[in-house]
Amino acid sequence: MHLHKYERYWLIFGGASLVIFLLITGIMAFHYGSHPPSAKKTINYEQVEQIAPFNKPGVHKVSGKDWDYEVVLVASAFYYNPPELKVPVGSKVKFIITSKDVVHGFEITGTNVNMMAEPGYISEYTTTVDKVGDYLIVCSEYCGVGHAQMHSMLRVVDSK
Ligand SMILES: [Cu+2]
Repeated sequence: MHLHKYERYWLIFGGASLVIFLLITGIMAFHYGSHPPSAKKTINYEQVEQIAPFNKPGVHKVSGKDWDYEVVLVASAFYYNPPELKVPVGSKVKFIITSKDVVHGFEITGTNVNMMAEPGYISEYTTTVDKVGDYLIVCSEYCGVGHAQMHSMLRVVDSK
């Protein structure tokens, strides 16, 4: 079979790109343990309000852990509980979220925090809040008619 010179180059380029991308993905997943931040822990979504820590949604100061605060948040159609969160600037915060009904999103605008809140699963993400300000939390997964109204507010404040 005769291949035109440029066609051969293009096939080599395409094949090599595929190998490189698969290698990067493989190294990230297996060597660095990089996985989506959700779906590692499970929960009975029908009893979310009775199960710790979701029986006490809100901001909790913790000690003896690698982070300073735990933010526990329950998403359901079409609101977040709690509707407002306040954390001091510079603190390391672990967000722990789940959903009571359908898949919702949890995106803190202006940051790189964006998780799915899935019924039956607990999503967690730890980050340091290093800039004072009000950050709107929006639902980033279409969940129904009230989707656009679904929001919460993260207030990063100056006082310890
Ligand atoms: Cu939504």
